[in-house]
Amino acid sequence: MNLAPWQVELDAARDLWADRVALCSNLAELRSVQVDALGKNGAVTALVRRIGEVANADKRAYGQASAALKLVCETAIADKQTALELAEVAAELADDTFDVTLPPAAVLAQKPRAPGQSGGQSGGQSGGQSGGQQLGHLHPLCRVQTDVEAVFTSMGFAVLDYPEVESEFNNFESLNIPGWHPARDMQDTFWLDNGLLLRTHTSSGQVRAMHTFAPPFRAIFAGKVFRYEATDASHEHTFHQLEGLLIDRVVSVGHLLDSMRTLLSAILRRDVQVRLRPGYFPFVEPGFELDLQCQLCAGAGCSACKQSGWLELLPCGLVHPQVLRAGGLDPAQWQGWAFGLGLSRLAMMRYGIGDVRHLLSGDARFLAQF
Ligand code: FA5
Repeated sequence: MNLAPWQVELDAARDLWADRVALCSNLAELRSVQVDALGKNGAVTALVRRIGEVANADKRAYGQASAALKLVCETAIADKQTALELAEVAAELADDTFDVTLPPAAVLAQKPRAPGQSGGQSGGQSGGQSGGQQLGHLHPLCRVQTDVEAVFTSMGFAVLDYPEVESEFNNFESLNIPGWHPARDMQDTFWLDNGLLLRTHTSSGQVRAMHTFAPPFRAIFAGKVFRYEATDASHEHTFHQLEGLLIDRVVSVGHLLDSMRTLLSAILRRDVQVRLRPGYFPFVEPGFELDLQCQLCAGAGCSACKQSGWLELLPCGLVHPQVLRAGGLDPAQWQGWAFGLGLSRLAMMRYGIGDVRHLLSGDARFLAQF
């Protein structure tokens, strides 16, 4: 059957535009093809308008065929657009430099604060605010803990994590503090109904570590501790400690004290005065109290140091043989040293915080200064 010339022309146009749409590799190219075909002066638009030039007998058939051509073009372009958009999203997701957590450009444009930089206790502005966007930052306790952990990991210590809810054995008995021992009064305890307790010190992790690792080993473990006691500028009922424990064939007080000095100079980044006194803890022998000259008053006396000029910060000593036994180690074979750093007080000294109770207050005006 012979086709009318206009029919041949419409069929050819359908094939041509189908090919041109199929060849588009991006949305800009497709948009250009759409204008060329269906725009005001587009080729398909022109074909549709040409109905006026067609013989009356063919007008109806031409109208239907040209409308079909237009519909085929529109459908092909819409389908192609969907496919290209999906491909663009897939390509973005496949690109691992695409960071969905990245804050908006306005926030990124702000100058970041250097870690450890403090705004002091008053007058600081909340960092990270722009166009309604707020940028978070680490809590000062977190920063100090991370820095202390970095110092000790560089000395080969493992970083461990132990529970806040503890057994009486781990918190007291294993540390040579039986129920009748007066040392229990030094750490008034929150007891739970089920006989467990909220750990009063991170030393509760000592025998846990001894039972977990084969000696020799060295480890630190930090976290919240809880004491049922009245609060003041340097005492909180909930505060943070960081415990260090080193077990080896032979250990020395010199190595212990040298490690404590390394720790303090790395964290406080200045020359500090310390004083060493004998200290009594049933789980170390000998035991020491390492006090830091108060950084808030430079030793002159203030409420944070109870007017003494010194702050108890870093008790330590050689692990008592009874504790080694409780941890399954033979004291004839193994020795150890341990310390229990007052992390909250170290944060106070580093950032010039005059009252430990600010730290866990959750007060945004306080936190915004760091
Ligand atoms: C202890 O908790 C021992 N477990 C430390 C230890 C570990 C000694 C290993 C020997 C060997 P003490 O109760 O002194 O010790 O607490 C340790 C440190 O925690 C103190 O020096 C002080 O810096 C800090 N600290 C104690 N009580 C509070 C409190 N209520 N608020 C804030 N910090 C405190």
